[in-house]
Amino acid sequence: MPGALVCLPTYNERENLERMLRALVPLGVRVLVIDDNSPDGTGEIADRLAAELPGISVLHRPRKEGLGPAYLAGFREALATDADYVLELDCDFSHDPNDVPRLVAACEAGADLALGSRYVAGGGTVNWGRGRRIVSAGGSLYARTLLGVPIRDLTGGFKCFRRRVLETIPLDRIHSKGYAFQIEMTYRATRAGFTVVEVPITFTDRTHGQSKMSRAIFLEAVARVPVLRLGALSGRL
Ligand SMILES: Nc1nc2c(ncn2[C@@H]2O[C@H](COP(=O)(O)OP(=O)(O)OP(=O)(O)O)[C@@H](O)[C@H]2O)c(=O)[nH]1
Ligand SMILES: [Mg+2]
Repeated sequence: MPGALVCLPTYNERENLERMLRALVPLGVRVLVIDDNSPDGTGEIADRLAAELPGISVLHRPRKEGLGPAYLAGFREALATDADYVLELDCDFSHDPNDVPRLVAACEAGADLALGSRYVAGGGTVNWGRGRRIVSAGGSLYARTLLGVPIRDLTGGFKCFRRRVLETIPLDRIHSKGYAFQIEMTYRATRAGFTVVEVPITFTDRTHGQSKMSRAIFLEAVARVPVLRLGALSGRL
C-alpha cells in the first residue's frame, strides 16, 4: 500500500511506539509519527526507528496541544507527499494495525472516508468498563442525533481519508482538540458531500501507557456538537 500514509500522534507512548511501527512497516504503508515533545522520550525512539525502518518520518512539535492540532499538522505534511490515502491511528493498540488494509480497501472500493466503527454489526469494544462504554456510545448517539447524520461511530479515531477530502475541508478553520476533532472532521466530510463508510472494528482498551482522555476533552465535544450544527444550518460550515 505505497499510496497510504498513516498519521500516528504520540504523547508518552514509549511502551507502544516500537511495537506499533514494527507492525505497520510490513503492511507497506508510510508512517508519519507526530510527537508533541513527549517527556518520556517517545520522540527519540521515533527518530531511532525512522533511521532503521523504511517509510517512517517524524514530525516533532514543541508542546502538547491536543490531538486535533497534532493531526492537522500531520495532514499538512501528508498532503505535501503524493499519498492517495491518509489515515488516523492511535498508538496505544486500541486500534489493531492489521485493520489498516481493510480501511484502505474501503476507500479503494469507493468510500471517500472510511471509519473504523465500534457501533456497526461486527464491531465492538474489549476491556472497557461499563462507564466508558456508556460515555462512548452515548456520545455517538448525542452527536448523531444533533447533527442528523446516519453515522454510528462519530468519536472514533481510526480513519482513512481519500486525499481529496483533506484537500477540501478547510483545515485552518478547525480548532477542536479531542473527540470534538473526530466528530468535526467526519461531519465536515459529510457536509461536503463525501461518501462515508463504516468498517467494523474491535476496539481494545490500552494495556500500556496512560489515556489522555479528560473531562475537558469530554466537555469540549458536548459543547462543540451544537455549534457545528448551527454552523451548518447558517451555511458557515
Ligand atoms: N502528538 C500528540 N498526540 C496525542 C495527544 N493526545 C493524545 N495523543 C495520542 O493520540 C492517541 C490517542 O490518545 P489516547 O490517550 O489513547 O486517548 P483516547 O484514545 O482518546 O482515550 P482512550 O480511549 O482512553 O485511550 C495516542 O496515540 C496518544 O499518544 C497530543 O496532545 N499530542
Ligand atoms: Mg486510546
